[in-house]
Amino acid sequence: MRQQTILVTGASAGFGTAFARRFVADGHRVIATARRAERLAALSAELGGRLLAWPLDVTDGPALAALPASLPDGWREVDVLVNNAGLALGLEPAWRASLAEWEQMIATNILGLTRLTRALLPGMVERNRGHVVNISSAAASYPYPGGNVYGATKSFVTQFSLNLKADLVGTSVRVTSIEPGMVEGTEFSTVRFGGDAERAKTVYAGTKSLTAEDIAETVAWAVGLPEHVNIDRIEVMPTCQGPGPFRVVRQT
Ligand code: NDP
Ligand code: 8X3
Repeated sequence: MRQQTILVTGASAGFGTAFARRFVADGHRVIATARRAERLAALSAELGGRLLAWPLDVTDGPALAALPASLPDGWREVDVLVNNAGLALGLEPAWRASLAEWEQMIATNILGLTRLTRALLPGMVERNRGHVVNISSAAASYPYPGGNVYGATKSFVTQFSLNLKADLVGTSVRVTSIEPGMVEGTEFSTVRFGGDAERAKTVYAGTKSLTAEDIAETVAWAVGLPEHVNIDRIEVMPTCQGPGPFRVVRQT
């Protein structure tokens, strides 16, 4: 397969670090972005010259708009954009949830992803080559108590992906929405619970959840398929997780 230049957001932890490791192992070059520069520097030391550490906050609109032109020579033609940076904050019912946390999820999961896609897509269309991989969630399709705005942001990601594909038919640019269920071993639940690692552990207790490497395998497969094959969306769940019946609260 041709060596590709792949920009990964949220590469300082969890899925993003696993994607960077996998893509470099597969012979590609990775632009690794996130807010924590020291994590990216460590990844660069681990993976060598095929990884470019590029600190970036996806809620910084002007930085996203300037990104394509500000990348170093030889790194500007991004073949694959993996929109992975994202977060859930809190698990409170909507009437008690923090509005500031809702706004941060919207700014990161929706606005950041949308702006970065808008910044990099023209180059892909002009070159008639590219792939946008959006990390959505099973929460896009299956509501759960306390998921409220997080689930809604991921529904946006899935629908945005499907609508992008509608625009891109007739070009060789591909779009894929990845929709995982529970994935353990990342910082996701610790972030959701405000740094409470003990509470985060309870989410995965007694399960064999997915791992970041499972998601990297899925993404590497979708990206590595021949150019005429577009995987529109993939829902990937741990074997131990699945939908339940509707809840019915009965009058007593
Ligand atoms: P982690 O918390 O481990 O990683 C999240 C990454 O996003 C970090 O690298 C973080 O880097 C980055 N990030 C957060 N905010 C920003 C920002 N403003 N600008 C730039 N980067 C940011 O979570 P996961 O790896 O588990 O999750 C990755 C994606 O997968 C998310 O979109 C999540 O919603 C989704 N997902 C996760 C599932 C799970 O069960 N774990 C299941 C389904 C989907 P930094 O703090 O350094 O900026
Ligand atoms: C993360 C999966 O079910 O914890 O997107 O919301 S879930």
